[in-house]
Amino acid sequence: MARTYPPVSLLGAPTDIGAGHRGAGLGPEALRIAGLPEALLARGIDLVDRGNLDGPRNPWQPPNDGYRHLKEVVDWNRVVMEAVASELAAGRMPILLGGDHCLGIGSITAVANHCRRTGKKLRVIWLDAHADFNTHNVTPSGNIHGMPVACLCGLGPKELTNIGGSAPALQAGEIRQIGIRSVDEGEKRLVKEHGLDVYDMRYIDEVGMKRAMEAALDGVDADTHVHVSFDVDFLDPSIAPGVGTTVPGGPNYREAQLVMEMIADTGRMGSLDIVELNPLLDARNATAQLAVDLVESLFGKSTLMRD
Ligand code: B3U
Ligand code: MN
Ligand code: MN
Repeated sequence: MARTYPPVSLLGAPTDIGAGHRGAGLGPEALRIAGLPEALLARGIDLVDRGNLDGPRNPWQPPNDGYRHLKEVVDWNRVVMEAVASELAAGRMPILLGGDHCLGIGSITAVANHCRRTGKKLRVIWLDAHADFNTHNVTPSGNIHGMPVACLCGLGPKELTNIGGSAPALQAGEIRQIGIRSVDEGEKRLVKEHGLDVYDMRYIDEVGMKRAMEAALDGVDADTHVHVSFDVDFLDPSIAPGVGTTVPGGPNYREAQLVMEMIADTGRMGSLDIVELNPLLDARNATAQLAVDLVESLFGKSTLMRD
């Protein structure tokens, strides 16, 4: 049976405030130009593009006390959190077009609050080359896009950990990380201490993507809201060069498709972030086009033969 989806809202967040390279702020436009709205409309989805949110410009300053641009990151995340919350409250599925991954703090805090309010279980599927679990005292860069998971789990500056009310927004047990292959030394210790469920590339090499995703999605049921946080650097750089921090040895095209198809098969995706696309580093918008292709699979395209 063909699946029906709730109405979808696209929210652009054109900022690279949390990143170490400029350019991710151009991500929303690149995704639109690559045909994201048309691709979803063609799948019969009721879609509204809300345009771009507004936030502070990037002052491009060095880190201060272990954080680069903390104030601007807080401001952007407030804007994102409110926008995502109002879409969810209206019964719509928000797709956040980043922007860098620091925006996951606002987006997922809104989703977590929505789940608490509606009594849903939350499962965050974090697709990334990085664990994004740094704190100000272990970060090698001060870039807050390396810290959102830690902030969501209550580790970080109050302005971010308490952005949605009380910290933490998320329990470590609500998140599964897939594709991880670059974790900093101090970050590794924190990941272990907090018991994050990480399906890293070593695990995927050993057991295969199918089994990794079965484990990551285990327990997802009719009462679960699945949030997908798709950092485009999850993908192998040979197919996705348009990101600020490429890490070799990521999932190939088929593996990435399988990830999206298996998430689609749950029928429980309720919100999505697409982040870290950097059109300035891309080759003729190919990475944006690949992201669109994968999002189509997230909305059931490649599973047609199984309907
Ligand atoms: N872990 C490094 C690099 C990094 C994290 N996320 C991205 N890059 N995109 C850091 O700076 O925290
Ligand atoms: Mn990330
Ligand atoms: Mn990453």
